[in-house]
Amino acid sequence: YFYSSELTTAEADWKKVNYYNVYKDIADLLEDEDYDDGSYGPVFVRLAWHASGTYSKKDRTGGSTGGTIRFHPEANYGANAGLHVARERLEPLKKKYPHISYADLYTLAGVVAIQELGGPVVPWRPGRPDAITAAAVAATPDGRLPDAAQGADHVRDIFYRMGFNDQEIVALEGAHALGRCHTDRSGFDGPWNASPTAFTNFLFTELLDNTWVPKKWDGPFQYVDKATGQFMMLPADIAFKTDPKFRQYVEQYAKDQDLFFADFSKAFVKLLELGVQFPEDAPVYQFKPLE
Ligand code: HIF
Repeated sequence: YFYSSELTTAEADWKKVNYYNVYKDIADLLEDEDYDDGSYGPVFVRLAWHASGTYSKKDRTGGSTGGTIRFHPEANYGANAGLHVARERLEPLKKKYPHISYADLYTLAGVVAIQELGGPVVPWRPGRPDAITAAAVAATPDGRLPDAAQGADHVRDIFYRMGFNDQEIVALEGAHALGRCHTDRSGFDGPWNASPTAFTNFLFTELLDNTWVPKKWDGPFQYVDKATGQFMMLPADIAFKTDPKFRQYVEQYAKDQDLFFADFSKAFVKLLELGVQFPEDAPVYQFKPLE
């Protein structure tokens, strides 16, 4: 997807935005009975994470700064397939609030989605600058986001590069309670559990409680639950059950939803702030969920 010049405007001025109003307007965009399971929340979370998860602590490149995920080539990397759906849903808010940066809008959308779908409060700061054109920034290299076909070693390589430890990685993994895989995006198919629009610790409980068997189909190798065949796990998800170090945290979070919520919130804040140099006077918002 090549974006036209209308998506490359840079009039961002973080001080001129009322983020409470933006929060409310993003929340109003979540529900749509014609889309997926009735909510754009999960794909907003995926957009926020893919915008941020390109960070490398070695050379301090990548991350949400610049809003570079809206530009070719990053927008077209295989790992980002389908995220134009989320960006297009949010685009009217960039028109309504021209001073918000795309980088702030995309990360805030993930926060709103997590909170409004019943997850923890995720403190959020504004002030990420936007790159004006793709040429103005070094393109974020491809291959920095995880490959779902791989296992624990790969997951560690990817998240250690961002600066996360095992406990934080497992806490983040809980977000796969949300949403589903799409055959026309990643090639994989199905939701992880029966309530894909509720933020819960079900990723962990489902992982432990079900027997996961290879799905019999022509698509990429993935797992389904043996009992119903309705729910799925990626090979990378199964690694959280089979890897002993990951599994000890999976067991804790399956038993203790409050602990999971607290640890998830901290890890997700860290994710959305990777590589960002915030203005010194940028306040941290702790938005109250609307309902
Ligand atoms: Fe995902 N993830 N993710 N992910 N992800 C998909 C969908 C979502 C990985 C692969 C996939 C995280 C880590 C990893 C969400 C949020 C997070 C899909 C399906 C794949 C293949 C895309 C599609 O077909 O639409 C891998 C390999 C990860 C490393 C383990 C994070 C922790 C769980 C960081 C995270 O927050 C969300 C939400 C979705 C659902 C999107 C939707 O459109 O419903």
